[in-house]
Amino acid sequence: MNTFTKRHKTIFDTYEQLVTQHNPSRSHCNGWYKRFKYPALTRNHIPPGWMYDLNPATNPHLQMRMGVNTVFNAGAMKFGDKYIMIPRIEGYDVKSFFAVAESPNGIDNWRFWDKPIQMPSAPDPETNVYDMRLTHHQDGWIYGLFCAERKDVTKPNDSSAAVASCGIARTHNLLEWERLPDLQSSAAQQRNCVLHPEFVNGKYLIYTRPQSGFIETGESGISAGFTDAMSPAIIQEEVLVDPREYHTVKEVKNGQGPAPLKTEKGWLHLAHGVRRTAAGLRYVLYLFLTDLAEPWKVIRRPGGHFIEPLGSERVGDVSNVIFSNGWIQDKDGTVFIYYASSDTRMHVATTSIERLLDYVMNTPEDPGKTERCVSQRVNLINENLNLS
Ligand code: M1P
Repeated sequence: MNTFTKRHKTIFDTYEQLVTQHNPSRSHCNGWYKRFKYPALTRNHIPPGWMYDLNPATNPHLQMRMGVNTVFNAGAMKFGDKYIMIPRIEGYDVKSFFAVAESPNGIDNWRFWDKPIQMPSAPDPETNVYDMRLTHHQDGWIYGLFCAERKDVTKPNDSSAAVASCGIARTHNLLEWERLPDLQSSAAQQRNCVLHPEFVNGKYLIYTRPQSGFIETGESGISAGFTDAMSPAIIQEEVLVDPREYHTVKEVKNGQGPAPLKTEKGWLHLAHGVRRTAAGLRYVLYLFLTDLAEPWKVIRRPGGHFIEPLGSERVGDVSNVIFSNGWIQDKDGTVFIYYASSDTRMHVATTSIERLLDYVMNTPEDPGKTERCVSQRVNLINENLNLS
C-alpha cells in the first residue's frame, strides 16, 4: 500500500468508527439531567471530503487542504423523525459556516449532510456568521437567526473592530435558505437574537441582546421586542426581560439560548450567563420561566447555574465556557439539551419537561446576599432534620 492508500484507509476508518460510536450516559447526582461520556459532535465528525483533496494525482501525500478548527454552538430541531443540529463550524481560516448534522436518536451517530449550507449573503455582505437559533414558527417557516459580523468601517485603523447584527434567513427544507434583511433596532449592535415560536398579539416577538459595542453589552440584558413582519424585521422598542445582576452568574452579560419551550406553567428559557474571574470570563447556563400570555415577563427565576463546564469541558479554544443555542422537546416530554464546551465541541444532556419544571418551580431564587443564602440553606437543613 502506498502512502496515499494507507492514509486514505486510516482517515476513513477512524471517521466511520467515530460516527457510529455508541455514547453511553453518565450518572449525574443533581437529578436535573443526564450527561454523556463523549461529546456529541466534534471537528472529527467533519466528513474527510470537506478537508482533504482525495485525488492521489493532485494530493499524493493526502495532506489536509482545508482544516476545521471547531464545531460548536449548534441550533437544533426535530426534522421529520431525525434530530438535527446546525453548528457553527469554524475553519482554520477563522471563518464560520453552518451545516446540518443528523442523528437517529438525538444522542449519537451524528452525520453531516453532503455539503455545508451555502447561506446567501445580506445586501451588505458580512465577513462571518455564527450561532444560529432555529425556530419552527407558527407561520410555517423555519427561521434561522444568527450573528452576522462585519468590519467596523468607522474604525479603519483598528483591525479587530467589528459590528455584530442579527442575520435572518428562512427555509422549509434546511437546504435552501432565503436570506432576509438583518434585524433593524435602535441598538448599536445585536447578538444572541432568537425568534419566539408563536405570534404574540398577532406580531412576531424576538428576544434580543442589545449591545453598546462588539463585546460590551452596556446596560442591557436579555431583552425582547415586537415586529409586524420578518421581511424586514423592525423592532421599535425593546423591553428588558432578564437583567444582569451584580454578583450573580450573569454579572457581566447574558443571552437567550434557543427559542423557549411551551409548558403548562409558562415558557421555559435556557440562557447563558457570564461572570468575570481572575482566569477570564466564565460562561454557564441557567433557566427561567416566563408568562404564557406575556413571554417577556419572568415568573420564575431559579438562582445559580444549571450547567457548568466540568472536567475536559473546561478546556478549549475559549476555555471555561458553556454555551447553548439548541434544544429539542420530543412528544413524550424528553428534552435534549445541546451545549457547547469551551467554544470547541458539542455535547448533549437529556432530561424531561417534568424535571425542568420541577427545577424552575422549586429551586430557590438567588436572595442576593450571603446572609440570606445561608438562612435559605439552614432552612433546608432544618426541614431535613425534622424528617428524622
Ligand atoms: O466565547 C464565548 C461566546 O462569546 C459570544 O457570546 P456573548 O456575545 O454572549 O459573549 C459569542 O461569540 C459566542 O459564539 C461564544 O461562544
